[in-house]
Amino acid sequence: MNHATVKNDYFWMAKAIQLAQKGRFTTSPNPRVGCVIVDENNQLLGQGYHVQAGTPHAEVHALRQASNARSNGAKGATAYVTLEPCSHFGRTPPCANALIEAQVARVVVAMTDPNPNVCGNGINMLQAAGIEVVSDVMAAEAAALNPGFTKRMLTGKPFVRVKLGISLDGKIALQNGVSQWITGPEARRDVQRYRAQSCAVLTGSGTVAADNPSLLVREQEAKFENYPLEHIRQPARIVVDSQSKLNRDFNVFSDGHVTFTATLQAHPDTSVGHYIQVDEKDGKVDLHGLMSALGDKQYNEVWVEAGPGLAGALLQEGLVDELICYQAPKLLGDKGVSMVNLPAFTALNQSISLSLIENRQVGNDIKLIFRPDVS
Ligand code: AOF
Ligand code: ZN
Repeated sequence: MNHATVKNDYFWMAKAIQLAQKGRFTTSPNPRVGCVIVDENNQLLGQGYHVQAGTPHAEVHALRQASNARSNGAKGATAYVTLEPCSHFGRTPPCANALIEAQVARVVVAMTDPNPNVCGNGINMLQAAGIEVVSDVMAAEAAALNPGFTKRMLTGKPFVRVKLGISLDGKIALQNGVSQWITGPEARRDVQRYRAQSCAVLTGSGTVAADNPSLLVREQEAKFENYPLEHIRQPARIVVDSQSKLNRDFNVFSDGHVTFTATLQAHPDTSVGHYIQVDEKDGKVDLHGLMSALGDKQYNEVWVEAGPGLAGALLQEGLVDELICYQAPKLLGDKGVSMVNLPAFTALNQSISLSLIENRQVGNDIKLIFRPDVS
C-alpha cells in the first residue's frame, strides 16, 4: 500500500471513531460503531453510527447516505468501519451482505468483532465476495470505544470501573463518617457522565444506609454532548446486601427506577423488589458470581460507587478493570476513613500494583485512572 493510502486510511478511520463515540450513551448492550464511505476520489459519500440496539447498524446509515449521494451509491467505494461488519442475523440483517450488495471495492476495519457469532466471519464473507479488506487500522483506539462489550463477549463479565473520591492523604471521610463534597463540582459532573454511559451502578448496603444516594444521572448535570436528555437512559442500580437487610424506603428502592438487590437469599415475594440471587463466599455474596450474573443481563460497563469494604473486596478479587480516583487537595488526617479495606499485608509482594494510564486536572481535583497489573 502506498503512503497516501495509509495516510487516508488513518484520516477516515479517525472520523469513523469520532462518529462511533456519538453512541457512547445509547448503544448498549450493542457496541459503539462508526462507519464512513469514501469514493474513488477520496471524497466523503456517506457516514453513520449505531445509535441503539434494534435500530440499523452504522454501515446501513452510511450506505443509505451514499445511495442518496449518487446513482451508483457505494459501488467501487471504500468503507471504513470501527468494528468488523456483522455476518449474522441479529435484530438486524448482516452488514457484510449489505456492503457486498452495494459493491464496495474495499473495506477498512479497525478491529474484529469479539462477538462469537461474528468473530472473523464478516471479514471472510467480504473477502469471499472479492472485496479487498484491510484490518487493524487504529485497532487500539477502536477497542477503547468498547471495553465493556469486548470484555463481556470474551469473558461473560462486564468491564468494571471503581470510582473513589479521596483526599490527598487517601481518605474518603472523616472519622465521624462525614464525607459529603470532598471533591469539587467538576469531578462530580465527570462522574455523571460515567453513570450515564454505564449499564449499571453498583454499590453496597453500607453506602445506601449511610448516604441514601440515588446513583442516577442528574438531569441538571447531564447536559453533555450526545446524551439523549429527551429520553434519559438511567443505569440500573445494583445494591450488594447479602442478608437483604435494607428497608425499602431508601431512594434506590422507592424512586421508581430499576434496582436489583444482590443477595444470598432472594425475597420470595417478587412484588417486594428485584433480586439477583448469588452464591455464598465466606458468608457474603460471591463477587465473581455477581459479575457473571451482571454479564448475563448484558451489562457491558459497570460503575462502582461504594465504600471501602466493597471497593477493597473487588480489588482483592481481581474484578476491577479500572480504578478512577478523584483526588481533592484536602488533608483529612490519619483518623479519617481509608479509601479501600484490604487485608493486613505482611510483604510488599502481597500489595496490589496498579499502572497509571491517565491523569488530568478536573477543576481543583486530580483525576487518576489506574489499571490493576495482572499478577
Ligand atoms: C456492525 N455494525 O453498527 C454494530 C454491530 O442485534 P443486532 O442486529 O443489533 O446485532 C448486534 C450485534 O452486531 C452485536 O452484538 C455486535 O456483534 C454487532 N454490532 N455490527 O456491523 C454495527 N453495532
Ligand atoms: Zn451489522
